[in-house]
Amino acid sequence: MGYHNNLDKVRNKRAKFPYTKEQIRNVFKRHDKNGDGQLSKDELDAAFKELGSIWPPGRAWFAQRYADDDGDGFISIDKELSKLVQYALELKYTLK
Ligand SMILES: [Ca+2]
Ligand SMILES: [Ca+2]
Repeated sequence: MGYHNNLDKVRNKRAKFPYTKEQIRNVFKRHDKNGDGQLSKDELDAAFKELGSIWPPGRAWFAQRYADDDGDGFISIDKELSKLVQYALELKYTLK
């Protein structure tokens, strides 16, 4: 009994290990699939799916509204990514 409880504790700890800022940044960068230096709505959608969002399209929409400073519909990896990373960081996604 005690042994099994301990196993669960270890598992829960691991399940709740949060993404770091750097890891989130890398997830977003990796999802610039066409390599144009911008994250489109679809690319954001896929990134949030990987981060574990239960509703990636909605999350991508909110994230875009939050981080898209110049309003062109894309997140510039040069200029707007840090705001996007901050947004995702506050959602406290965890590694699986
Ligand atoms: Ca892109
Ligand atoms: Ca933009």
